Amino acid sequence: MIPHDPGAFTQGLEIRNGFLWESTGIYGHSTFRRTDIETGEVLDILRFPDTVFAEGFTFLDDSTVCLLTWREQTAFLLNPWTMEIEDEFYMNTEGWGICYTGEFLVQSDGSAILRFRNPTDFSVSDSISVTLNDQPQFYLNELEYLNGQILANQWRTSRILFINPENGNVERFINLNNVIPATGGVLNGIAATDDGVLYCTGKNWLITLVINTL
Ligand SMILES: [Ca+2]
Repeated sequence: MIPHDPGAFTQGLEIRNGFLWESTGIYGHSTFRRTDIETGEVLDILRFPDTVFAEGFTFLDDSTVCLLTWREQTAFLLNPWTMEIEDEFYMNTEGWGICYTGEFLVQSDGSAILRFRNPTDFSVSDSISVTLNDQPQFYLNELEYLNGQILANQWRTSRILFINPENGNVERFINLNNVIPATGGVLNGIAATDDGVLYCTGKNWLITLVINTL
């Protein structure tokens, strides 16, 4: 495990270019951060206006991040090196979590639906309903794309679902119940390396867990 800023109301987490990147929410406190992957130290930070509640984010390429807002009907495109907002998309749903398959942006809105959006204009190309044993899985939140599967942390649970993007079936899940720290809020933040090491944190947690999923 590595240290995590307990002041961070985590919404999104991703590993890229040797850094651990994080977004945090709450009006007046929303940020996007570059942090040290070994120490958790915050190295750079973008503070959003008080009217923005930041949510999940994902990298489109090394210098482009797409970051959702909760109810502002806006997704920002920002440069993670200059920490400047360069463009924005309109969206007509709540924004919760997002990941990128290399072809589509996959977006959650707190329901059991995942939308597949075109990265060029954010238009919806397709959507799936996520089920486990034929039961819809609601409150899909932070997302991550790993080896052809969509990973989702399910709000107010300690579960991370491994979803087949073709049909929405949950093929397996891991339950972090026994390792979640006693202090802090819900699990909310999953980032994977290409070789299946998963970094997990939560709202105002003191630590980020490092778990091998394979
Ligand atoms: Ca993520």
